[in-house]
Amino acid sequence: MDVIDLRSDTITKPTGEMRRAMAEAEVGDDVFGEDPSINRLQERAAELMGKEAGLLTASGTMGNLVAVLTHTQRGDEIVMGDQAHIFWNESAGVSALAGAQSRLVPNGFQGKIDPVELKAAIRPPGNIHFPPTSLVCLENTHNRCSGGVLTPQDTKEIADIAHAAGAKVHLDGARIFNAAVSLEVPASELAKDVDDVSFCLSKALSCPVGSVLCGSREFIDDALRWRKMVGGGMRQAGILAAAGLVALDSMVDRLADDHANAQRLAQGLANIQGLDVDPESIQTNIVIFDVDHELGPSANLIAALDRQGVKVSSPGPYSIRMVTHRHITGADVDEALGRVSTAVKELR
Ligand code: TLP
Repeated sequence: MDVIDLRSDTITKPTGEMRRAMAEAEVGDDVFGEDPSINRLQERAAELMGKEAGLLTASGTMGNLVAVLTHTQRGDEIVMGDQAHIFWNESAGVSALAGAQSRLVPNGFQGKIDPVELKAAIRPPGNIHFPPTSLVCLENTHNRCSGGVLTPQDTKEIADIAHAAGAKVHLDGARIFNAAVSLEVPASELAKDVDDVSFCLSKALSCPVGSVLCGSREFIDDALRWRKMVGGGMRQAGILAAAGLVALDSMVDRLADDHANAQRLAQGLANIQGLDVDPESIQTNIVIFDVDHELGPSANLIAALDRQGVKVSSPGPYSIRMVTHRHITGADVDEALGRVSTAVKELR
């Protein structure tokens, strides 16, 4: 039985074109700023994000951490959604390494943050009991909120409040191209009102490694030092950048296929008794659904799915996440749905 792997779009492998580009990439020592492939990737990324400069990082986690290190000082407070990847999945780097405290506000439908909640969370200045709020972090698409999308207007509303209070805004745009394709707007529109954005090459865009942090020239000049400190100066990493350039040219438009497959998946799941998902709320390639308590915790269904050759992940005790990506076809989705039905029946 072929395994259908829906754990994440991070499992996508580089294309033949990427491998050829990697083999032939012009390289140099990037710590001296001399890797032509990295320089080209950074320029192209910055252009796509509508920012002055870009910086290749080893991962999305490193991009987020470097942004936080650049914008904050020890003892500052960062406001972010209570479902933020930075809070849940980045090993508390912002606390342990940046020395900043995370202040959580609720992530609502599709990952949105209520402007009133944000205003209330920002610390007023001039009180020595309070940590200064120096940064607000957004996420687009929102991983733990079923790949929900923030529109340019959603982002502007939040950014305006943060900026009025003297805070910067970092966008974890790990999957910003999924948001751009879903909304049919250029990615730069989604990053227009934030101070910096980090996006991943290694997720649905199929690169083996890498993210790019983009912002003003001044921000990137500072970020370069922090990236060096956390071990991110990668020398002849132009072999990775070469794959990134291929990805930016050829892997963005096809994300619409992943979204269509996620929609097909969500519709099929909605027809399976015991599973709860609203297909209309699925905007990109991440489908998160709830499992009825009568089927037991989601761990039971995950084990049953594993026996059926379907791999998934679990964001919570009664929920399951499935992610569509380049290696999943419409036929795989139909096959997966059949296996999910069987697994659910097994639990009854
Ligand atoms: N997300 C991974 C896991 O860590 C959960 C996944 O499978 O989705 N921001 C967002 C919004 C992300 O979803 C991720 C990875 C990252 C940052 C971190 O990227 P990497 O894995 O490159 O450090």
